[in-house]
Amino acid sequence: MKEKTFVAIKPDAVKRKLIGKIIERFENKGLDIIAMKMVRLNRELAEKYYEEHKGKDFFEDLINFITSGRIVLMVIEGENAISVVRKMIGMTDPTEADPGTIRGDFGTKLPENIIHASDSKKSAEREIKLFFGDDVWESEH
Ligand code: 3AN
Repeated sequence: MKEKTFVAIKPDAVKRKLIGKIIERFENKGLDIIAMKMVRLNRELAEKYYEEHKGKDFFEDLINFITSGRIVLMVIEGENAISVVRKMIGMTDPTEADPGTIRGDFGTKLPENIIHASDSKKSAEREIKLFFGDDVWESEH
């Protein structure tokens, strides 16, 4: 089934000039990047993005990290894109992510884990709408 997923290349990866290497992996896999932009999030939008983590002990560090520099936001489309991209990025903690995955190959330690990708259709829809509005979500159906 053709799906859309949301991917964010985080400030640590942008600072380390890994954008090209990361995008190349998605293109090599035959996935389509159907929307993309580079932004620096303000605190308000960052808190909305990570609202499910509000109250956790790492929330403050996470907000400081994600607002610390520019990030690249993308909508990626392809066959089973949500699970395919999650497999490609690897486990949340880069010290546990398998070699061959993006976090396993480039990540150092939490919360600096290089990249985010939606973990379900529900979160993909929420995150795409939050950052790209309704247009991207609906135009391809
Ligand atoms: P994923 O990004 O793999 O879906 P989430 O949604 O559980 O993982 O976590 C969102 C972000 O919060 C992670 N990408 C990471 O930057 C940060 N994070 C998650 N767990 C921890 C933790 N135990 N300590 C510090 N940061 C964390």
